Amino acid sequence: MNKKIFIKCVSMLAIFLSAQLVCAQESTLRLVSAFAENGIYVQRLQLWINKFNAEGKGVLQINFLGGPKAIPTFEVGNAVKTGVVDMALNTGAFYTNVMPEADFLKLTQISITEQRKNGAFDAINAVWNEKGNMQYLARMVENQPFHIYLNKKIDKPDLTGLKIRITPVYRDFFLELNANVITTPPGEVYSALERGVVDGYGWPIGGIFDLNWQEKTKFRVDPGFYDAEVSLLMNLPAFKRLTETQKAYLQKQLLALEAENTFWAKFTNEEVARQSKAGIQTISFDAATSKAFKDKAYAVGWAAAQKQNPEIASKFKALFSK
Ligand code: 173
Repeated sequence: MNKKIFIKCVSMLAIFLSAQLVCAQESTLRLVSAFAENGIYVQRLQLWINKFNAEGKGVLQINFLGGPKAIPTFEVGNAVKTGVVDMALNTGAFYTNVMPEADFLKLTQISITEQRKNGAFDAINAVWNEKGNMQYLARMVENQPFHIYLNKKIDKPDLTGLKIRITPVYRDFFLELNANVITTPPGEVYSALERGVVDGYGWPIGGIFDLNWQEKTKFRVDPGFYDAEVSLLMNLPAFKRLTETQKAYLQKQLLALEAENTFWAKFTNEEVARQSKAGIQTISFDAATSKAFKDKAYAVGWAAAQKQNPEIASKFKALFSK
Protein backbone atom coordinates (compact mmCIF):
# COMPACT_ATOMS: atom_id res chain seq x y z
CA MET A 1 0.00 0.00 0.00
CA ASN A 2 1.50 3.34 -0.90
CA LYS A 3 1.66 6.19 1.59
CA LYS A 4 -1.14 8.24 0.00
CA ILE A 5 -3.64 5.40 0.03
CA PHE A 6 -2.63 4.55 3.59
CA ILE A 7 -3.33 8.12 4.79
CA LYS A 8 -6.65 8.11 2.97
CA CYS A 9 -7.63 4.84 4.63
CA VAL A 10 -6.65 6.12 8.08
CA SER A 11 -8.59 9.35 7.63
CA MET A 12 -11.66 7.49 6.37
CA LEU A 13 -11.43 5.19 9.35
CA ALA A 14 -11.23 8.23 11.65
CA ILE A 15 -14.36 9.73 10.09
CA PHE A 16 -16.14 6.40 10.41
CA LEU A 17 -15.15 6.01 14.06
CA SER A 18 -16.13 9.53 15.05
CA ALA A 19 -19.53 9.03 13.41
CA GLN A 20 -19.89 5.85 15.46
CA LEU A 21 -18.96 7.79 18.56
CA VAL A 22 -21.65 10.41 17.93
CA CYS A 23 -24.20 7.64 17.48
CA ALA A 24 -22.98 5.82 20.56
CA GLN A 25 -23.52 8.95 22.62
CA GLU A 26 -27.28 8.97 22.14
CA SER A 27 -28.93 6.55 24.53
CA THR A 28 -32.60 5.78 25.02
CA LEU A 29 -34.07 5.24 28.48
CA ARG A 30 -37.10 3.01 28.88
CA LEU A 31 -39.67 4.56 31.22
CA VAL A 32 -42.89 3.17 32.76
CA SER A 33 -45.53 4.77 34.95
CA ALA A 34 -47.11 3.20 38.03
CA PHE A 35 -50.03 5.62 37.48
CA ALA A 36 -52.67 5.37 34.76
CA GLU A 37 -51.73 6.68 31.32
CA ASN A 38 -54.75 8.98 31.04
CA GLY A 39 -54.28 10.52 34.50
CA ILE A 40 -53.00 14.01 35.28
CA TYR A 41 -49.52 12.83 36.36
CA VAL A 42 -48.81 11.04 33.09
CA GLN A 43 -50.40 13.83 31.02
CA ARG A 44 -47.88 16.24 32.51
CA LEU A 45 -45.07 13.72 32.21
CA GLN A 46 -45.82 13.25 28.50
CA LEU A 47 -45.39 16.98 27.86
CA TRP A 48 -42.04 16.84 29.63
CA ILE A 49 -40.94 13.73 27.68
CA ASN A 50 -41.83 15.44 24.37
CA LYS A 51 -39.65 18.42 25.26
CA PHE A 52 -36.92 16.13 26.60
CA ASN A 53 -36.74 14.19 23.33
CA ALA A 54 -36.96 17.27 21.10
CA GLU A 55 -34.07 19.00 22.88
CA GLY A 56 -32.09 15.85 23.62
CA LYS A 57 -31.48 14.57 20.08
CA GLY A 58 -28.01 13.02 19.84
CA VAL A 59 -27.67 13.00 23.64
CA LEU A 60 -30.50 11.27 25.49
CA GLN A 61 -34.01 10.09 24.67
CA ILE A 62 -36.87 8.64 26.69
CA ASN A 63 -39.10 5.85 25.41
CA PHE A 64 -42.38 5.80 27.33
CA LEU A 65 -43.50 2.18 27.52
CA GLY A 66 -46.85 2.79 29.25
CA GLY A 67 -48.69 2.60 32.55
CA PRO A 68 -49.91 -0.27 34.75
CA LYS A 69 -50.80 -2.36 31.69
CA ALA A 70 -47.09 -2.51 30.85
CA ILE A 71 -46.04 -3.26 34.44
CA PRO A 72 -48.55 -3.60 37.32
CA THR A 73 -48.52 -0.67 39.78
CA PHE A 74 -47.03 -2.52 42.74
CA GLU A 75 -44.29 -4.16 40.61
CA VAL A 76 -42.83 -1.01 39.09
CA GLY A 77 -40.39 -0.45 41.98
CA ASN A 78 -38.84 -3.89 41.51
CA ALA A 79 -38.62 -3.33 37.76
CA VAL A 80 -36.50 -0.23 38.42
CA LYS A 81 -34.42 -1.97 41.07
CA THR A 82 -33.58 -4.92 38.83
CA GLY A 83 -33.13 -2.86 35.65
CA VAL A 84 -36.08 -4.36 33.75
CA VAL A 85 -36.78 -0.69 33.01
CA ASP A 86 -34.45 2.31 33.32
CA MET A 87 -36.86 4.85 34.73
CA ALA A 88 -40.27 5.09 36.35
CA LEU A 89 -42.86 7.54 37.50
CA ASN A 90 -43.84 6.19 40.89
CA THR A 91 -44.79 6.97 44.47
CA GLY A 92 -43.23 5.51 47.61
CA ALA A 93 -46.41 3.72 48.71
CA PHE A 94 -46.25 1.57 45.56
CA TYR A 95 -42.75 0.17 46.22
CA THR A 96 -42.65 -0.53 49.95
CA ASN A 97 -41.95 -4.11 48.78
CA VAL A 98 -38.52 -2.83 47.64
CA MET A 99 -37.92 -0.74 50.76
CA PRO A 100 -40.48 0.27 53.39
CA GLU A 101 -38.74 3.65 53.76
CA ALA A 102 -40.11 4.69 50.34
CA ASP A 103 -43.43 5.57 51.96
CA PHE A 104 -41.72 8.05 54.34
CA LEU A 105 -41.64 10.62 51.51
CA LYS A 106 -45.33 11.43 52.04
CA LEU A 107 -44.26 13.09 55.31
CA THR A 108 -42.25 15.95 53.71
CA GLN A 109 -43.49 19.39 54.77
CA ILE A 110 -40.98 21.40 52.75
CA SER A 111 -40.70 21.86 48.98
CA ILE A 112 -38.42 19.77 46.79
CA THR A 113 -36.36 22.92 46.17
CA GLU A 114 -35.80 23.20 49.92
CA GLN A 115 -35.10 19.46 50.13
CA ARG A 116 -32.32 19.88 47.59
CA LYS A 117 -30.89 22.75 49.66
CA ASN A 118 -31.09 21.32 53.19
CA GLY A 119 -29.59 17.90 52.44
CA ALA A 120 -32.88 15.95 52.45
CA PHE A 121 -32.51 15.10 48.75
CA ASP A 122 -29.01 13.67 49.27
CA ALA A 123 -30.15 11.80 52.38
CA ILE A 124 -32.98 10.24 50.35
CA ASN A 125 -30.54 9.23 47.64
CA ALA A 126 -28.11 7.63 50.09
CA VAL A 127 -30.92 5.28 51.16
CA TRP A 128 -32.43 4.82 47.68
CA ASN A 129 -28.99 3.96 46.21
CA GLU A 130 -28.17 1.45 48.91
CA LYS A 131 -31.51 -0.21 49.59
CA GLY A 132 -33.29 0.25 46.28
CA ASN A 133 -30.42 0.16 43.77
CA MET A 134 -32.04 3.31 42.39
CA GLN A 135 -31.45 7.00 41.96
CA TYR A 136 -34.20 9.33 43.18
CA LEU A 137 -34.26 11.81 40.29
CA ALA A 138 -36.95 14.43 40.80
CA ARG A 139 -40.30 15.06 42.46
CA MET A 140 -43.00 16.11 40.05
CA VAL A 141 -45.99 16.41 42.39
CA GLU A 142 -46.12 18.69 45.41
CA ASN A 143 -48.84 20.53 47.31
CA GLN A 144 -51.35 17.73 46.84
CA PRO A 145 -52.58 16.67 50.29
CA PHE A 146 -54.43 13.37 50.67
CA HIS A 147 -58.09 13.25 51.64
CA ILE A 148 -60.68 10.69 52.72
CA TYR A 149 -63.46 10.31 50.13
CA LEU A 150 -66.66 8.63 51.33
CA ASN A 151 -70.11 7.46 50.34
CA LYS A 152 -71.37 7.53 53.92
CA LYS A 153 -71.52 10.60 56.10
CA ILE A 154 -69.43 10.96 59.23
CA ASP A 155 -69.74 13.78 61.78
CA LYS A 156 -66.44 13.26 63.55
CA PRO A 157 -63.03 11.95 62.46
CA ASP A 158 -63.95 8.33 63.13
CA LEU A 159 -64.18 5.63 60.45
CA THR A 160 -65.68 2.91 62.66
CA GLY A 161 -67.72 0.45 60.61
CA LEU A 162 -66.45 1.77 57.26
CA LYS A 163 -64.46 -0.17 54.69
CA ILE A 164 -61.87 2.06 53.09
CA ARG A 165 -59.61 1.44 50.11
CA ILE A 166 -56.00 2.22 50.99
CA THR A 167 -52.38 1.96 49.97
CA PRO A 168 -49.55 2.04 52.56
CA VAL A 169 -49.89 5.87 52.58
CA TYR A 170 -53.06 5.76 54.64
CA ARG A 171 -52.85 2.42 56.47
CA ASP A 172 -51.69 3.42 59.95
CA PHE A 173 -53.71 6.63 60.09
CA PHE A 174 -56.97 5.05 58.90
CA LEU A 175 -56.52 2.11 61.29
CA GLU A 176 -56.04 4.67 64.06
CA LEU A 177 -59.41 6.13 62.96
CA ASN A 178 -60.93 2.62 63.35
CA ALA A 179 -61.45 1.90 59.63
CA ASN A 180 -61.51 -1.53 58.02
CA VAL A 181 -58.92 -1.24 55.28
CA ILE A 182 -58.46 -2.91 51.89
CA THR A 183 -55.35 -2.31 49.78
CA THR A 184 -55.82 -1.89 46.02
CA PRO A 185 -53.94 -0.17 43.21
CA PRO A 186 -55.74 2.88 41.77
CA GLY A 187 -56.91 0.80 38.81
CA GLU A 188 -59.25 -1.21 41.07
CA VAL A 189 -60.88 1.66 43.00
CA TYR A 190 -63.80 2.21 40.62
CA SER A 191 -64.96 -1.39 40.65
CA ALA A 192 -64.50 -1.65 44.43
CA LEU A 193 -66.80 1.37 44.82
CA GLU A 194 -69.25 0.07 42.24
CA ARG A 195 -69.50 -3.34 43.87
CA GLY A 196 -69.83 -1.83 47.34
CA VAL A 197 -66.65 -3.59 48.47
CA VAL A 198 -65.58 -0.24 49.95
CA ASP A 199 -67.40 2.79 51.40
CA GLY A 200 -64.62 5.16 50.47
CA TYR A 201 -60.98 5.60 49.57
CA GLY A 202 -57.90 7.69 50.14
CA TRP A 203 -56.60 9.91 47.30
CA PRO A 204 -54.98 13.32 46.91
CA ILE A 205 -57.07 16.46 46.40
CA GLY A 206 -56.61 16.25 42.61
CA GLY A 207 -57.21 13.49 40.12
CA ILE A 208 -60.42 11.71 41.14
CA PHE A 209 -62.00 12.53 37.75
CA ASP A 210 -59.25 10.70 35.84
CA LEU A 211 -60.83 7.31 36.51
CA ASN A 212 -64.43 8.57 36.95
CA TRP A 213 -64.53 8.09 40.70
CA GLN A 214 -66.73 11.22 41.04
CA GLU A 215 -69.58 9.00 39.82
CA LYS A 216 -69.26 6.90 42.97
CA THR A 217 -68.23 9.57 45.50
CA LYS A 218 -70.56 11.55 47.79
CA PHE A 219 -68.26 13.24 50.33
CA ARG A 220 -64.73 14.56 50.75
CA VAL A 221 -63.41 14.91 54.29
CA ASP A 222 -61.39 18.06 55.02
CA PRO A 223 -58.70 18.85 55.95
CA GLY A 224 -56.14 16.98 53.89
CA PHE A 225 -52.99 15.46 55.37
CA TYR A 226 -49.42 14.61 54.22
CA ASP A 227 -48.32 15.50 50.67
CA ALA A 228 -48.66 13.21 47.65
CA GLU A 229 -45.15 12.36 46.48
CA VAL A 230 -44.89 11.36 42.83
CA SER A 231 -41.35 11.17 41.54
CA LEU A 232 -39.05 9.95 38.80
CA LEU A 233 -36.76 7.07 39.73
CA MET A 234 -33.90 5.51 37.82
CA ASN A 235 -32.11 2.19 38.01
CA LEU A 236 -28.75 3.01 39.65
CA PRO A 237 -26.45 1.11 37.24
CA ALA A 238 -28.30 2.72 34.31
CA PHE A 239 -27.80 6.14 35.92
CA LYS A 240 -24.09 5.44 36.43
CA ARG A 241 -23.71 4.36 32.79
CA LEU A 242 -24.69 7.82 31.53
CA THR A 243 -21.88 10.00 30.17
CA GLU A 244 -21.18 13.33 31.87
CA THR A 245 -22.94 15.11 28.99
CA GLN A 246 -26.00 12.91 29.34
CA LYS A 247 -26.07 13.37 33.12
CA ALA A 248 -25.89 17.14 32.76
CA TYR A 249 -28.68 17.11 30.19
CA LEU A 250 -30.86 14.89 32.38
CA GLN A 251 -30.22 17.11 35.41
CA LYS A 252 -31.17 20.24 33.48
CA GLN A 253 -34.49 18.69 32.42
CA LEU A 254 -35.21 17.33 35.91
CA LEU A 255 -34.80 20.77 37.46
CA ALA A 256 -37.02 22.22 34.72
CA LEU A 257 -39.66 19.61 35.61
CA GLU A 258 -39.56 20.55 39.30
CA ALA A 259 -39.78 24.23 38.39
CA GLU A 260 -43.22 23.45 36.91
CA ASN A 261 -44.54 22.29 40.30
CA THR A 262 -46.25 25.66 40.89
CA PHE A 263 -48.98 24.06 38.73
CA TRP A 264 -50.27 21.98 41.65
CA ALA A 265 -51.61 24.77 43.86
CA LYS A 266 -53.63 26.06 40.91
CA PHE A 267 -54.80 22.53 40.10
CA THR A 268 -56.05 22.13 43.69
CA ASN A 269 -58.36 25.14 43.31
CA GLU A 270 -59.71 23.81 40.01
CA GLU A 271 -60.30 20.33 41.39
CA VAL A 272 -62.06 21.58 44.54
CA ALA A 273 -64.46 23.59 42.36
CA ARG A 274 -64.94 20.66 39.98
CA GLN A 275 -65.73 18.27 42.85
CA SER A 276 -68.31 20.62 44.27
CA LYS A 277 -69.88 21.04 40.83
CA ALA A 278 -70.04 17.24 40.54
CA GLY A 279 -72.13 17.20 43.73
CA ILE A 280 -69.41 16.03 46.11
CA GLN A 281 -70.09 17.56 49.54
CA THR A 282 -67.35 18.48 51.97
CA ILE A 283 -67.35 17.16 55.51
CA SER A 284 -65.37 19.46 57.78
CA PHE A 285 -64.76 19.80 61.49
CA ASP A 286 -64.24 22.71 63.86
CA ALA A 287 -60.77 24.26 63.97
CA ALA A 288 -59.54 22.35 67.02
CA THR A 289 -60.75 18.98 65.64
CA SER A 290 -59.19 19.72 62.24
CA LYS A 291 -55.85 20.53 63.81
CA ALA A 292 -55.97 17.40 66.00
CA PHE A 293 -56.85 15.33 62.90
CA LYS A 294 -53.87 16.62 60.95
CA ASP A 295 -51.48 16.39 63.89
CA LYS A 296 -52.58 12.81 64.46
CA ALA A 297 -51.88 11.94 60.81
CA TYR A 298 -48.25 13.08 61.15
CA ALA A 299 -47.81 11.61 64.64
CA VAL A 300 -49.07 8.22 63.44
CA GLY A 301 -47.04 8.44 60.20
CA TRP A 302 -43.77 9.19 61.96
CA ALA A 303 -44.44 6.62 64.70
CA ALA A 304 -44.88 3.95 62.01
CA ALA A 305 -41.69 5.14 60.28
CA GLN A 306 -39.83 5.02 63.58
CA LYS A 307 -40.97 1.45 64.14
CA GLN A 308 -39.92 0.48 60.63
CA ASN A 309 -36.45 2.05 60.65
CA PRO A 310 -35.57 4.25 63.67
CA GLU A 311 -32.29 5.56 62.27
CA ILE A 312 -33.65 6.66 58.90
CA ALA A 313 -36.94 7.92 60.38
CA SER A 314 -35.07 10.22 62.80
CA LYS A 315 -32.76 11.49 60.07
CA PHE A 316 -35.65 12.13 57.64
CA LYS A 317 -37.89 13.71 60.28
CA ALA A 318 -35.28 16.35 61.06
CA LEU A 319 -34.85 17.11 57.35
CA PHE A 320 -38.49 16.86 56.17
CA SER A 321 -40.31 18.83 58.87
CA LYS A 322 -41.13 22.53 58.84
O1 173 B 1 -52.98 5.15 45.36
C1 173 B 1 -52.94 5.99 46.26
O2 173 B 1 -53.93 6.39 46.86
C2 173 B 1 -51.63 6.55 46.62
O3 173 B 1 -50.95 6.01 47.45
C3 173 B 1 -51.17 7.76 45.92
C4 173 B 1 -49.90 8.28 46.16
C5 173 B 1 -49.50 9.42 45.49
C6 173 B 1 -50.32 10.04 44.59
C7 173 B 1 -51.58 9.52 44.35
C8 173 B 1 -52.01 8.39 45.01
